[in-house]
Amino acid sequence: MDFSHKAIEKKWQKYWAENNTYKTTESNSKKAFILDMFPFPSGAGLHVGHIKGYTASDVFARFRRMQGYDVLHPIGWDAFGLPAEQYALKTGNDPRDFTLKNIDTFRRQLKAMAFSFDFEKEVNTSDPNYYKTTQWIFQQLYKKGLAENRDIDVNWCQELGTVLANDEVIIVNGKMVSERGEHLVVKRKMRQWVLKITEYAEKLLIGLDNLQWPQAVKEAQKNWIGKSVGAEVLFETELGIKIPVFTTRVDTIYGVSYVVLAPENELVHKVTTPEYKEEIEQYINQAKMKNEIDRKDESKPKTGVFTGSFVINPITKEKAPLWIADYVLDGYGTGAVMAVPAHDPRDWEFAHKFNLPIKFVLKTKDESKAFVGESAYVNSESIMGLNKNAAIQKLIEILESQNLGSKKINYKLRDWIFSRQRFYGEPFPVLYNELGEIELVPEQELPVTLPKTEYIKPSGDGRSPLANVHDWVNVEIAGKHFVRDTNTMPQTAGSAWYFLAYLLTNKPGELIAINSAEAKQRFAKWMPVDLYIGGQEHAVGHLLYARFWTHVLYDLEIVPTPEPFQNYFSQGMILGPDGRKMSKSWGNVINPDDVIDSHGADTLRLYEMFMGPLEASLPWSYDGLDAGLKWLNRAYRVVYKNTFSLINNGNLDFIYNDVVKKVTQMIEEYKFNTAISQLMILVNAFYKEIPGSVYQPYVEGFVKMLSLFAPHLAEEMWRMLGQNSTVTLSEWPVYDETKMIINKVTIAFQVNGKLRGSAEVDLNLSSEEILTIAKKDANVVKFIEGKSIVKEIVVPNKIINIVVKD
Ligand code: ANZ
Repeated sequence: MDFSHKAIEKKWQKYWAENNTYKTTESNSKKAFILDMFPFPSGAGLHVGHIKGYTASDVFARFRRMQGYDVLHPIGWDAFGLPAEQYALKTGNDPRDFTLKNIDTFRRQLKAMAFSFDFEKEVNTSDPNYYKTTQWIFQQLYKKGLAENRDIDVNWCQELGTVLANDEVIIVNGKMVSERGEHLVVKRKMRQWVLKITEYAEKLLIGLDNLQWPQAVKEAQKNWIGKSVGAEVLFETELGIKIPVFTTRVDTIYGVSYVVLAPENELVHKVTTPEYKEEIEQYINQAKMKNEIDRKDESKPKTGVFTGSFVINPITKEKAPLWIADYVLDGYGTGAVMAVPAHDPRDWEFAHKFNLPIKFVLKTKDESKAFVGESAYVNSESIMGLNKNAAIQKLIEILESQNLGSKKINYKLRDWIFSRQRFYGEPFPVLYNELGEIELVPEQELPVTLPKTEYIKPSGDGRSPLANVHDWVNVEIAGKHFVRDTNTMPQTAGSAWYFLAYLLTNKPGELIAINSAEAKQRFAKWMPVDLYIGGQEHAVGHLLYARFWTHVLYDLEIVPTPEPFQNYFSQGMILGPDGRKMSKSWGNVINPDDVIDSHGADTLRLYEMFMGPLEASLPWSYDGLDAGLKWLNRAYRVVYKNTFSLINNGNLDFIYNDVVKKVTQMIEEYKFNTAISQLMILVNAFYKEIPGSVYQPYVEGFVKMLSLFAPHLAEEMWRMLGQNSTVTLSEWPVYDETKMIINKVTIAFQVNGKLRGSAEVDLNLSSEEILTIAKKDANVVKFIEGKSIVKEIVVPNKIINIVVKD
């Protein structure tokens, strides 16, 4: 007899909804905040990849609930953003209507998967009641001096008509393109809002230490922050213009043969002598065309131009020529370097090309290439005999005493470019008065809502479409005229604090103030997030922005912990059956609705958890899906029309307790595939028993464990066992260590080294006892009868070997 997923799924979903089974409880001392990366509600609906992460977090939420924790397991919608707007532009829809329609589809699909979300806590970043707080947080950042409107080099995407943050830009065939749609991106100077995440660089770096995150993700954040300890050193031109350089190797200062400025460095015009002016101008214009990636590319030939000026080395007092070259980047350090060709490969190449001197200051056997590393100093008067750290220390002291340098720490992290010239995002809660000065929109007037308008298309001239909505842009307050900011915030704004929004929500769309006393209590109870599951593609973008905002909110005494996500697990992808990433263009996308229809939600959940380790990216397999359904039916038949014993005959003691213990540990470690293997072992053991003899509490324990993966079927089986309240809120099975002591062993019987039989016997029998049993085994008898026994070898609890001769 097979179960019918169509018959049971709707029935139990209805039951759980009517009984509010997944409601967040607030009655226990232990809590678990289990968070998913909320989806962007695209027109395509839920993806099987979403389902992988959401099932994993759901398994864990169900586990903690059964262990008696208060569980908060919420979901919401990352609803603003480019894709919704682009779709709206293409189809002529209002992105808001389109988003709401998609949300309905997503919600239906999530419910069909029996994810145990508390839908009362649902949030939507594009809801004015939600973005009121996004705007409020922005105002706090502004008040703290962490939000600034300034002219900066930005990544400009003409096709999308907007600037993009660094993590929204990728390199394809050596070109910068937008992550969404792969449209060309170029550098351009524009007036933009930036958030000074760089001021939190050190805190964001140190904060990583105590997080239980995958090492690879921590590394990615570390590299993105890119801390570099060095020195800032002043080289002065003969006319007294100070050129600060940033170096991590001040100990090589005796080997400096020239100094280089980035072409964009503001000092270039001051130091260029009239006869080099034209050449320099030309070079600057060329450099503008190149992107940062090309400029950093070590394999590209070096280019540069002499400025006509010379600088004085602050230690050796020697004269060195001052150049500009595009291998020096403007946005990093001081946009100027002291070049040491003997010990830096880039400088080596440059010096060779332009015939500049090369002076070794570190001992090396091979002077045919730059020597990078540590060895004894040569030609370096004040640091001879010192090691690298001591040499650096000493030189910094000398430079400091002459006001010519100091220790300096630099970060690769750039400030977060925070404005987009798009329609579908949060408006900035600021006004400009007639002098162009910024004033915050009074708090009681938040939210500043997006106007209803038909002008949602980017103008292409760098201005947001909102600039065309004149009656929205122009504001009169007490007889004074103001204009609004027409940019909108990036999609990463709403997702930088949504986990906190769940705690502010009383019912969907109704949020309490983030700085209220009530909010403080709720944050104290629930933060930080105990488990966050999501894709690795957010390793530096979202995860870093969310950490930054939480650090700031912590400094504002709004939240109790600076780090929002204590545990983070990055799930692998589900690839198409062809092993490629699922994509419309490959035609290899699996639609979860179809699978739910054909195999059922439980099978889909079980299959995705059983595919392999959660972190692995693995291809979809229909065979695997079929096998999942087959096993669920096998599990179902354990219970279907069977009766169980209320007296324990002890036969399953070891295996049952062992499985409960292992499953408990494995779930704790997110090893869901091996936990399912354990359940399979237990089912096999049930089948080996005589019908009716299986101890009922062991079957109940099994059904409880099964409910994490296959909640509908487990609920059905639970009721068949005579239960009348939901398995979801039953207690997690406990195991009994005393029943797990092994007291039987299987001994192999060999005759002349060949296996001839075996038997399960009591542990620690004597050699005589075992030999007596072996010699009664019919097959062993066959091989020793009529022969003389030469030798009997006994390995206790394992094996015996009888050696015979004719
Ligand atoms: C002299 C020197 C000698 C250097 C040597 C290296 C080796 P990280 O570790 O990435 O921070 N540098 C500084 N500012 C730069 C810029 N704006 N564009 C390109 N290169 C820049 O790298 C710091 C090193 O990169 C600095 O130390 C500087 O070169 C270069 F044997 O100074 B070094």
